[in-house]
Amino acid sequence: DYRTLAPEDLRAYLAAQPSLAEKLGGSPSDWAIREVSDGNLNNVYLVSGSFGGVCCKQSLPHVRVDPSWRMPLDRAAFEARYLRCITPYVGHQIPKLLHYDDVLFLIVMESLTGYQVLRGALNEGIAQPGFSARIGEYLGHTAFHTSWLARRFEDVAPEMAAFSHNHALIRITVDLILTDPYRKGCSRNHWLAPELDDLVEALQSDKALHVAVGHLQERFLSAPEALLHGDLHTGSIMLRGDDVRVIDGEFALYGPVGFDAGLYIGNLLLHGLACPEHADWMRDEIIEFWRAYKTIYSEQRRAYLNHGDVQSLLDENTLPRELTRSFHGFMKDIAGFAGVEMIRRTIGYAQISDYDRCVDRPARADAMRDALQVGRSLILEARQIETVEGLLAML
Ligand code: SR1
Ligand code: MG
Repeated sequence: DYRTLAPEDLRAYLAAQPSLAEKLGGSPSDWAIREVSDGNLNNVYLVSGSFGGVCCKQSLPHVRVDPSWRMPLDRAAFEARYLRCITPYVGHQIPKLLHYDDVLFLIVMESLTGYQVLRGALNEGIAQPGFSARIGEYLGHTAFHTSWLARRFEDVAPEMAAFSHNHALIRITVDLILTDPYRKGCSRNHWLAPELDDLVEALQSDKALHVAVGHLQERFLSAPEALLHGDLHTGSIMLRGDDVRVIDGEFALYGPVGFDAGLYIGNLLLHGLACPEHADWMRDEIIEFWRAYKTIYSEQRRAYLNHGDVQSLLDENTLPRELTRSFHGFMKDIAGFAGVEMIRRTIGYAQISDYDRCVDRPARADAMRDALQVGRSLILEARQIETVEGLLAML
């Protein structure tokens, strides 16, 4: 019974849901419906009534920006599940889930009126500094609370199993981030030619790099440490002043904690290269992100030392060294995943608008070359990078 909802279908659908109709208020015929689809995959509408507004996101049976690329509909189910799983820990940092329809694969959630997508806000230079501390807190909470460190493994296992079925979007990540950019002749790649031809040829012939990317594939697919967002780039974050929200959790899966942080940091590094006047700011954001992440994660682990439900054998004396070991391990993954994100956003399928900030074509080519070289270094050196200073030294 699935059908793609046109605006008038959506109006009738919402009018038939008493709690949503009441939230919107007034007569359904007066509701304003505006399409704001922006990402690659789904239809998104904002609906506003006389009392309030909602955001409606529906899966399409194909990639939105390429109808020939067929795609199962179930990504909306994983996004709804992700929102439900993390609401107890970071409910104030995500849009509130109001309704999910598992026939139409439709999510209805709080409308983030007045918020702006972080990537656009960075490109326009209007983001308020300090947003990364909020993202560090978000990941500190989600990484800890969805892991077996905070919960009985019997409670974690069913969630891990459920998200392992997010095949279509895990496949996108494996292909677009962790494979395609390193394959010669892959039709989904494209780049600024001829300026980048030599570097792309070098990346696609570099056996040591391919081995290192293979290790990242292995980490991504075989280290289910915690529930990840799965696509935490600056287009998956919205802000209004210092209120920062994470959206678009459809790529959710259990995986290595450093994946989300690596994608996030990779996008900040890319922005700093594309927009050199923001480079110092982006370095500060990365440092603040990491400080906030470590603070929350350490606090939570300490609070759970004597928690009856978990299987910890640590105490106040042994915890600090274990935390240091964890952070060093996370940073190695972060470095590698930041590196692959920088490369795929420069030569892969889904590229970024940050490069449009470059003043002219030579500046764009320089920024892209820098991104490819920094990305390559991060991937190759990842196993030696244990601190945020070590990561930033790769610049
Ligand atoms: C076909 S989807 C391409 C990209 O868009 C999403 O936002 C993810 O980043 C994915 O890799
Ligand atoms: Mg998205």
